[in-house]
Amino acid sequence: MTSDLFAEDHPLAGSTTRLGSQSVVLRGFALALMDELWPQLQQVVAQAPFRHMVTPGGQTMSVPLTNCGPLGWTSSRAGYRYRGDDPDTGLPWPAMPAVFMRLASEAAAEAGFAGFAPDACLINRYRPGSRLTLHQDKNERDFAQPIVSVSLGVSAEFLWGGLQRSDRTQRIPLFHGDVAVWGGVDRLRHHGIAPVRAMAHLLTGNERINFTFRKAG
Ligand code: MD3
Ligand code: FE
Repeated sequence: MTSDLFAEDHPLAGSTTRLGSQSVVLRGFALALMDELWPQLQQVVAQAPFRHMVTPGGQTMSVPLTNCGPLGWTSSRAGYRYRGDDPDTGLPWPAMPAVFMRLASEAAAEAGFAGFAPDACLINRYRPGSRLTLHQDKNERDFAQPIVSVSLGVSAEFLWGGLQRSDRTQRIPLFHGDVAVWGGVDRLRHHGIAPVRAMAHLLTGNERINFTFRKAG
């Protein structure tokens, strides 16, 4: 991918931001595929709409989500779990579009995780004020597998903490088209998203969409 073509869309495109010894943000890495990613996302959401899940503690999550791929992350009063069907319909989650899979494996390889083959893609939707509090991702079977995340639309401040919840956090801006890869020693670090600002994006309106690709099973 050549950064020059997208210089107006994303001034950092083509650069890499290192967050930890085994985590990076590949700036603008998804821009070259955006014309395919966006319509494929619309097809996924038409089959499995965004919905607010309930936490085990009984709170409704502020960020609605959906999934594609063989496994999907779910939350309910019974706990967090990956499952092969949409709990609202009993139907399998939509298939993972080939362009999603290609993006995830190419980004992982670029970050040093060759052979990444995700079986789950969790899709989060943020509107103005939506946030994700500091947490760890621990519901996957093998923490040696990285997670790849793709940011679309309105930018956000990513909160990047440590292994202890009380460790200090850094704030890193994530822009439309950024792809981040988190693995190895960084895989269990706490992370979150600060409340998203009200602003307009040409592709998504006031929304930020995030995909996280995982090998969950
Ligand atoms: C660092 N999503 O779905 S992506 C999540 O933007 C989640 O929607 C956020 O955290 C979002 O669980 C952040 C960045 C991210 C995802 C997973 C990680 C960073 C991570 C796992 C380990 C370490
Ligand atoms: Fe997370």
